[in-house]
Amino acid sequence: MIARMATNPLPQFPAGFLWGVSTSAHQIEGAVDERAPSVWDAFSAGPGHIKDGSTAAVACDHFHRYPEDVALLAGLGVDAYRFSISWPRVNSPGGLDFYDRLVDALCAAGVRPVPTLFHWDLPAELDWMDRDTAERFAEYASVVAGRLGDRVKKWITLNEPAEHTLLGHALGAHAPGKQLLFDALPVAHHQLLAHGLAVRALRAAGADDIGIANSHGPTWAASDRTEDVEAADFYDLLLNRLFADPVLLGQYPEGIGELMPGDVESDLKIIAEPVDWYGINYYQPTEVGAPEGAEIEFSGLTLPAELPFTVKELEGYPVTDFGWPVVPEALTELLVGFRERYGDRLPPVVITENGCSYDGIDDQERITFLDGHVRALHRALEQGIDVRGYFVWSLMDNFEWAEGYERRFGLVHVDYDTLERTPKASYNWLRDALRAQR
Ligand code: IFM
Repeated sequence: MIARMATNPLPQFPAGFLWGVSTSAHQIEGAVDERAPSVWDAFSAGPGHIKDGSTAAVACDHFHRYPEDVALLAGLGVDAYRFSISWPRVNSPGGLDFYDRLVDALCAAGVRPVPTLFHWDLPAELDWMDRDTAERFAEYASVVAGRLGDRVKKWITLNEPAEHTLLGHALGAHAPGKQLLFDALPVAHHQLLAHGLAVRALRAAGADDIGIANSHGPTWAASDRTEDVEAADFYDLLLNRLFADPVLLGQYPEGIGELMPGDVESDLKIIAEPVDWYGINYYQPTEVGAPEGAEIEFSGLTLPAELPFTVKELEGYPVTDFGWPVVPEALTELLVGFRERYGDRLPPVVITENGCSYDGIDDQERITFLDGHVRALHRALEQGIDVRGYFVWSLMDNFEWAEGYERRFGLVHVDYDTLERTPKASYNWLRDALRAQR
């Protein structure tokens, strides 16, 4: 539990810095009967897959209540709203009309729409193990850009392909529930290829402000012992370099390219299609040690014993209700590390997600969390890192995947019985902090 604390004014960010909040389609829209099925619909119905037995059938009912949510965004005073477009909805008759209306409402409210084209809700008939899914994704990107590109200027291709690969295809904790372990690597490659093909498709439609939202966090070795350092390095490769190196350097980390399917060299040229900025979702650093030959319970997951590393609970830090350590300084470390690794291949950075789960409407812990992370971000700017924006996860409480509705990440509380929205203390804090930035 973090102590209640009044915060001092935040440091001033450069003019034009983009302040926003994020959500995703499957987590807030509901209205699942008004679209084609996604892999998450089938997965959620599986016994024990969602901890509280819930589904996203209604979620926040944003599909029907979006005017109220746009009013909340306007009241918050954010520059931009990052939401995701449901590919299955776009595949359904009239599905794009919803995003047309949402984008119009955002523009009318003076909030810049920043859609993500894929945030894990794959159409049920598709599979990222198939290369063809990447080609289909580029076609879908063209369709969306053709319809919304007159008003949408900033685009995100994929959200967190690392988690979608690891949780959905390697461990089976997320949809589509596959437990392929390292045989899931083609899923990573095909998503990266989809990203590159979509960048080309969006450019062909006239877009010139395109990024990806990859999740990253520093990996800390449990000790100086060679076994721990090597295990941490491998974990860092899987969660960080595997998804950043192909996009930013046009290559896979050593030893990985040969494990990927197809003509990897020529695919890498597509994957490295230049982006205009690089999105980072940051939540926490991870402490990693040598494997201990036993299953590991970590962050609500059971990690199999055969993994070549152990993920440890970080000690000595406050934790969120999810048990995630609160380490703002690791955000500065992450950004400085990115510049060291990628140098002038790193385009401007946008923090596309950062946030925490805490219960309660008087959420002083969330204020402390956000205050600390925004200051840590400012310290990165002071060290010369070109960061252009910061998006809080999330505008409102929502369906937190396998955790169901137990984890509340929102600035706005949602009563799941009545669907009433109530701004939390953190919403008021952010609104005031943003006013002070103008
Ligand atoms: O809710 C998720 C989001 O969908 C992706 N990034 C992390 C968030 C919190 O777990």
